[in-house]
Amino acid sequence: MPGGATSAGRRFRRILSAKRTWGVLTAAAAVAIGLAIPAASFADNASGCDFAASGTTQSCSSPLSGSTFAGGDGNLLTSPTTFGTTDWQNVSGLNAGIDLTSGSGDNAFGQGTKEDNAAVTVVSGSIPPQKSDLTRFYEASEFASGSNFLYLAWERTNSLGSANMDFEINQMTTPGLGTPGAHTINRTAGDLLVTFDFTNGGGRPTLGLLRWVTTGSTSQCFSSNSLPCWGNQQTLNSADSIGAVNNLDAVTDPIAPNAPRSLAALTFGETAINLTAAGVFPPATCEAFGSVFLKSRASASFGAEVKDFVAPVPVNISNCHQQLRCGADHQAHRPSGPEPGLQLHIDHSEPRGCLDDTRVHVRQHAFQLHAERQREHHRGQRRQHRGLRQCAGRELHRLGGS
Ligand SMILES: [Ca+2]
Ligand SMILES: [Ca+2]
Repeated sequence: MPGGATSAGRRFRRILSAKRTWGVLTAAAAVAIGLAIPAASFADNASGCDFAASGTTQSCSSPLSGSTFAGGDGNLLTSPTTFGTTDWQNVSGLNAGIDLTSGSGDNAFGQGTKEDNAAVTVVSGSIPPQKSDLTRFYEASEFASGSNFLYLAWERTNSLGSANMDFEINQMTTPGLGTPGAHTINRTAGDLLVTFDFTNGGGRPTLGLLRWVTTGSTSQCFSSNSLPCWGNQQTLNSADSIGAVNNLDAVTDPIAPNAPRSLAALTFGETAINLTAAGVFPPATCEAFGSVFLKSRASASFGAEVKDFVAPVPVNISNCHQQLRCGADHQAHRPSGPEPGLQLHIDHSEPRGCLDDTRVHVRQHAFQLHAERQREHHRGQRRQHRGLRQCAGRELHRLGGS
């Protein structure tokens, strides 16, 4: 193999580096739980590419323009940086959804649940062997080079030849969705569904984007013949998305808990999407998504049943920070913590009348406005929110919006 010596050397350095990174954590875990450390598998390709669109020819994608995230290399490790200098190992603002343990205690949607159903039944039990048994998902987002980027990954236990996964991205949360019983997914017009369809040997993953529609003509629906529904599917292209599955070999997941873990071939998939290029955020509006969860569809058909899922986790996907420059002082003393809804970014160029951000540090300096107005009992809070809304209105006007 050409360049074998170089590759071996790089791989060895990579092992050393990885072991240094994990050494402290794994040692601490071993002391804490008194178990032997499982042998880690460092099977990622030394090239940094673990994906082939067909056959065994490595065919990984470079990062999207304006992003450094390696969402098209089929692995989670940063080094080597051939396909991007950031990956799941070091991306900032990582959110992880961890499924219940596979087996009789796993949660899944009940027989017959389809994507368009907001009212769902969650059941407890093993996932059939021919269906994707999900274990985790990861999410991160960032605003860079004038665009909002969204990064998503899924993991499963079984090495099936195809993968049909949906990431549902809601503005509002659905508390308790993971527990057995009847639930209604709290969907709002404009919620997002990212579809990830892959057939081994059949090229790159096909990525789609649908939005939740609540009013207007049923012709907007992609599959259903009644509202509300998931609207017509937009197929993402190479200009606004990249994606990969680790179909060449096992790869290492360095993310806690139980890190590092070896993920067998065909059990990991990832994508990076430029939401701005995909037209998700209309101009001069402030939109924010606060919750993400992962589902597996029974087949490539959008109307197929959804089965296993990983319960929602809070996220912060928003374009508001590029729109608004309101200071944080309006809600500096909010006692109830972040909420999905209007989100504001602290502009450090603002006069220092604003609150010291270290006192109420929320991830990536974003502050989230209390979305449930009925919980605003105190006059002081109302005043803060009124000020924030007025500021937001001024900013939108300044930016040419409503
Ligand atoms: Ca990657
Ligand atoms: Ca589950």
